[in-house]
Amino acid sequence: MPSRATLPEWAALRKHRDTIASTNLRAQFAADPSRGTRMAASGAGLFLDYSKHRINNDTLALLRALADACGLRSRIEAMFRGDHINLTEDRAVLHTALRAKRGATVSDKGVNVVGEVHGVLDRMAVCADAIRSGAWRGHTGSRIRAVVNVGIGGSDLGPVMAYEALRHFSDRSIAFRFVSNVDSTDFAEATRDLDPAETLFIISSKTFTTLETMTNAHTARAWLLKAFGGDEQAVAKHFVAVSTNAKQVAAFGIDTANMFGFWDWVGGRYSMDSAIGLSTMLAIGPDNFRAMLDGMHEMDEHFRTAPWETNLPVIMGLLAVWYADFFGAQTVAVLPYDQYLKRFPAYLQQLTMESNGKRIALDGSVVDYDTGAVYWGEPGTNGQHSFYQLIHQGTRLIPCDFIGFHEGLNPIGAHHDILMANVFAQAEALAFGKTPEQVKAEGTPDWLVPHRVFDGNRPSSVILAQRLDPATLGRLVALYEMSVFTQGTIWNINSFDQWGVELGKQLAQRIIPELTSHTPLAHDSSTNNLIAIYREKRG
Ligand code: G6Q
Repeated sequence: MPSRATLPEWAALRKHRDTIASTNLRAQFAADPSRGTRMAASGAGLFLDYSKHRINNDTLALLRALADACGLRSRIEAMFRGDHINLTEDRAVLHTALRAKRGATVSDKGVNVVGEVHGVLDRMAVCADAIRSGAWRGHTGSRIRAVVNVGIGGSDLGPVMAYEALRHFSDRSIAFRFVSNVDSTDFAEATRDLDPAETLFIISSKTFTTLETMTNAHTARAWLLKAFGGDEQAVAKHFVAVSTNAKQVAAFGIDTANMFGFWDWVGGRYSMDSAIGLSTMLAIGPDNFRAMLDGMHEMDEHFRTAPWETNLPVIMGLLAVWYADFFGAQTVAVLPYDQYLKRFPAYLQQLTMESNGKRIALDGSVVDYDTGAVYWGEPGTNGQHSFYQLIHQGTRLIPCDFIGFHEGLNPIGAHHDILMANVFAQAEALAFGKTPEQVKAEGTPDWLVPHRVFDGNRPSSVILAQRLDPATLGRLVALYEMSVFTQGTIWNINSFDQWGVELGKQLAQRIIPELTSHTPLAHDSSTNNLIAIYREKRG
C-alpha cells in the first residue's frame, strides 16, 4: 500500500499550505464577513465553530478529497458493520454497538451482539437500583455508602471522568472513589475514611490479570476481611467484578452472578459505556446512564450519515491532520470551560494518544508522516493564568478546542456569563491578536511594544452545547472517538491496538522479584546499579 504522503491529494495539501501560510485570520475575516457563521456546523446537539482555523474553502475541499482518497466512508461502514478492522488483534471494533438501540442488529462472528449488550445493561440496572435503594445490604446488614472502582487505564479513566463530569446528577448519599495506581498511597487515601461494612468494591479489569488492578484488588480484599475477622463470606456482598474473564473472576472469589461482562470487541479506552461504566451507573442511576448512551448513539449516527461538509467529527479529525502533517503542530490543547470536565483532558489523552500514537501503517510499513499529536489541557479559566501564555505568545503552533455550555449547572450571580465571556475572548484573542499599532495607541513606550504584541493567527475550535447533562457528555465523548477514528483512517494506522501499553504490562514483571532477592543482576549497567541501590536502601 503506497504511503498516504504519495497521494495526489496529500501533495495538493502540501502545496496549498503555502497559500494559507501567507495569509492570516485577520485578513480572512475582513475579506469575508460571513466567515464566522459560514464555517460552523451543528450535529447531535453540539455546535462547532471552526472559522478561526487556518483554512479557506479550498483547504476544506482538499481535506475532504483526502478523506475520500483514504476511503473514510467505507472504513466507517466497516467499523459499524463489525468487520475485524483491528487487524493486529483480529477483532471487530464495536463500541458503537454498546449504545445501539434495543432491538438493533450488529453481528460479530454471526452473533447479534446488541441483545447481549442490553442483557448486561439490564443486569447492571438491577444491581444499581439495589445499591441505590438500599436493598443491597453489606455483610453486617448495612447499606452501601461508598463505592470504590478499582481499575487502571481504560478501566479507570472513563469511569472517573464520567463520575466527575456527571457529579451534578449523582446520588450524594454514596461516596465514589477510584483506585488505579499500584502506589499503595492511592488505595490508602481512597479508603482511609471508609467503613468496610458500607463499602462496595468494583474490580474493573477486562483481562482480570493487570498487575496494578490485581494488586489493589487483593489489598482491598485483605482490607475488608480484616474488618470481618477473616470471614470469606463477606466478599460476596462487598465485591463485584467487571471483566471478560469469568475464570479469573471466580478464582479471585467473586461470585460470577456479580460479574458484569463485556467483549473483546470493546477496547479499554472505548469502554466507559460498557459494564466498565458500572460505577457511573451507580452514581447517576440507570436512566441517566441510558441518556448518556443515547447521546453517544446520536453522535454515532451523525458521524455515519452526515455529509463531510457538516460532519463534526470528520471536520475536527481532518483539521487535526491538517495541523499535524502540514503545519508541524505537535500538540492539541483541550480547554473545557466547565469545572465538571476537569478530568476530560486526561481521558482524551488516553483516547487520542493510545489510539493514534502509532508509527506503523496497516500494511506493516513505517509511516513517513506524523501521526497522533500530544493532547493535553486543563479546565478554563484556570489554564489562562498559567500555560495560555505560551499558546498566545510562544513559538509553537497549538490548535485549541474550547468547550463551553450555554447554561451552568450551579448558577450563582454572574459567574457563568463571566466564564463564557472568557471562552469567546480567548478564541478571539488567539485568532486576531493585537497589532503593534494597537499596542502603541494604548500609550505603550516603543521599547515595550514588541513584548505586548500578539501575532494572532492562532487556531481554535469552539464547541458549544446547552448544558453538561448525561446525553451531552455522551455526545462529546463520541465526537472525540470519531474524530480519532477519522485521523487514524487518514494515517492508515490501527487506532485500536496498544502494543506499547502491553509491553508496559510485562516490563516490571522481571524486576519485581529481583528487588527483594540477592540474585545476580543481568541488566545493563545503569539498571543493575539502580536496582542495587534500591536493594540497599529500600524501607
Ligand atoms: C486501553 C488499554 C489499557 C487498559 C488497561 C487496563 O485501551 O488497553 O489502558 O484499559 O491496561 O486493562 P484491564 O482492563 O485488562 O485491566
